[in-house]
Amino acid sequence: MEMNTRIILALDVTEKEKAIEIADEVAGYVDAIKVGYPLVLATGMDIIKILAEYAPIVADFKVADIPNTSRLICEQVFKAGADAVIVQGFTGHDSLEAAAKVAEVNGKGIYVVTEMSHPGALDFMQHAGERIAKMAADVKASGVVAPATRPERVADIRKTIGDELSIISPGVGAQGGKACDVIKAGADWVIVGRGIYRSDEPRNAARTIVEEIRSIF
Ligand code: OMP
Repeated sequence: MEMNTRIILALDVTEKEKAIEIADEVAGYVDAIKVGYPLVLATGMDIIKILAEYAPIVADFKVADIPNTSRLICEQVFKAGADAVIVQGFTGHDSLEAAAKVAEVNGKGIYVVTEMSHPGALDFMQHAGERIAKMAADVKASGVVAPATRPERVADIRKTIGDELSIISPGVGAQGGKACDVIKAGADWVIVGRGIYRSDEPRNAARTIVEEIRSIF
């Protein structure tokens, strides 16, 4: 994924036409489009290839299974045209390694969820965040997913993984996080969904965030 705007659009709409319309509108203002269960379950896996015309695709299936099943899932996701897949880290080293191996063979990437952005992540996930981040570095993941709602945790995770891995960070806008804060804390990209796709003018919404981020460099 090339770093330009530092935005990944989370395209969690459930209508094919709407998804294509927004992708077309924001192309050039986002570095990738994240496609997940809402859109794929509503429209089918073909949407990945269609949207790949506009930007690289990060498939958010939060893969969390035994190594063999994780491998099978990742193979299908890459076959469908995704450039990277998001996997959960709490499944442990063997599952993560299986996903990383499929990515390597296919010349693709995996992003490993460390600690999620919602309040419930404090119940269990936060305690494991650094260990998961270390594991992601160990299997040579492309990067980790860490919460824009807690920039201080992004800073901790950046310290843990060093500069080798990227940090992609959801929670900007609708969940209360601020793009500038989390980029300053060490994230490489922000993931933005509702703040862009629910806007009356998605392109302007994306452009505003790009300008905000550029103002800190
Ligand atoms: P908005 O809250 O609408 O900006 O969307 C955020 C997107 O990031 C959604 O697609 C979430 O599923 C995803 N996400 C989180 O919000 N928090 C996380 O901790 C992890 C993810 C993710 O893996 O992308």
